[in-house]
Amino acid sequence: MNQTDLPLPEPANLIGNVWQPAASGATMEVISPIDGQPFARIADSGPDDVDAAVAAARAAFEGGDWSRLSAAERGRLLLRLARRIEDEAEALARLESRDNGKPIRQARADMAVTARYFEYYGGAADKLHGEIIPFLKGHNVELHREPHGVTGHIIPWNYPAQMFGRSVAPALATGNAAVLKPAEEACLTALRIGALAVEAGFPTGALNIVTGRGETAGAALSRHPGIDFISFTGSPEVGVLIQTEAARNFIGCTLELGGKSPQIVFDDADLEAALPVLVNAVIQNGGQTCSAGSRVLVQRGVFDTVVAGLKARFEAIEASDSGEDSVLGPLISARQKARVEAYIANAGAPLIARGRIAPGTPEHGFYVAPAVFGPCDPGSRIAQEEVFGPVLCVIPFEDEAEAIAIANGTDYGLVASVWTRDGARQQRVAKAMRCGQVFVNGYGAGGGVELPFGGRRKSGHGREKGFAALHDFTTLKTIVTHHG
Ligand code: TXE
Repeated sequence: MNQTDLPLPEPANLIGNVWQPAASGATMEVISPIDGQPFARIADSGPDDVDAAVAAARAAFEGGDWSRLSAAERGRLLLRLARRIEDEAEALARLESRDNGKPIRQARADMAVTARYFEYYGGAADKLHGEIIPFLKGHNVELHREPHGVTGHIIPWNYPAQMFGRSVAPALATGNAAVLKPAEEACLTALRIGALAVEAGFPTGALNIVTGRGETAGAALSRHPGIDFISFTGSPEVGVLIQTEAARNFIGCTLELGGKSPQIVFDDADLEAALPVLVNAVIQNGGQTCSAGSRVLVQRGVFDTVVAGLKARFEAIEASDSGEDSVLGPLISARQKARVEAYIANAGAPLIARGRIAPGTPEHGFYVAPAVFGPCDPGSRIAQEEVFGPVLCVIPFEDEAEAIAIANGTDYGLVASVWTRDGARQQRVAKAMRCGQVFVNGYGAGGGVELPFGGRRKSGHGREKGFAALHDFTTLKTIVTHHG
């Protein structure tokens, strides 16, 4: 197992730049998915801790040192944090791999992306500016972009460090003070990055982190009257609760809730280029990726060839203990493993291939051998529901119209890909996709800090990444000056 050089954090929250145990003193176990064994403890926080964190953020935003920084100074702090993450990237990657179970190579890639979020938004902090609007004579109209105030951030366990960067960096860049509730299953890198932020010089209360369970700490944050905006990434079921609480508080929210993203392969596609990408799009991070390409739609003329290619590739994949050569690690928890195995057992479609669990993997880890099914009925559960594991379903189609109908025929709408050499078809199909991001002859799950990302319908709303996130974390104010 990857050992980390970093000392494991104490079970404490970061509130007003001070590490504090939960007010109740409660802690909870952190289990490594690699061997199913506990190896650390975190604070099991409740409403009192959330109250304290929101109060610290409020003080920072209203009159604290944080509120006095210029945009350029905020940007410099974010850049400093980016450098610290880069300096510690290998140790952070090892901690992430142990905490979340992901292959070490994936964890290294995650740390590079995490640093990149702070770099990108650090650079952007002083480049977001207002506008002048032409209006009646004798009037000067200025449009100002202002931070919301105190922002709440609830993130999941699948990319703990990356999600921290994705959600929190644009909020801080625009001058909000943040309260983060990372996921109870994996949050040790988030705590470490919090410590690096304090070292980098973030003023008291700009960034606060409260760990604990969703139904206690998470719920307390989402319904707190002291927050002005909330950003959530997680399940649709909890997304509904977050939006309901936001409505009760009359505040805005962004929701990123996963997907059932299609990868559409036409007869004229470059299959040699496509096949490894089709597989990686659902195997990456064990399929525990909101933008996993979990449905492959294949035109009849190449269906048998694509199925044969997928079969050979899936049979060669081994789930292993996340070391140097591992491409597929364990899933996050016993619960997720049971859930994914249940989807596999009840797929209701022919099994094309199943990979295996490498001999010698720790007995109590949460490993699942990958599986590919097909032909699948587009309306079946395996083709409609987010499995969140290394499970792919293959669906045949006759023509472009049918491909579009199947691709758009789920409740989700996050990402899609189109594989064809026909330029006009690339454009037509990309425009017809009801989702937030489309890749043509490629698939970019997780990539592209610069690229606005988010969903429609059950995949959520709002946009993260790119400049779009800076817009979501600000509100507009129109100032009209009448000068006679
Ligand atoms: O998510 P939860 P879970 C999907 C994926 C997965 C399923 C369940 O299909 O199999 O959701 O995962 C916090 N009030 N995604 O159960 O519960 C929780 O503590 C406030 C897709 O792990 O939504 C954690 O911090 N907060 C997704 C965060 O919400 C609450 C990534 C996510 O946990 C809460 C994860 C409550 N009542 C799962 N209950 C993606 N979009 O990438 C929980 N939380």
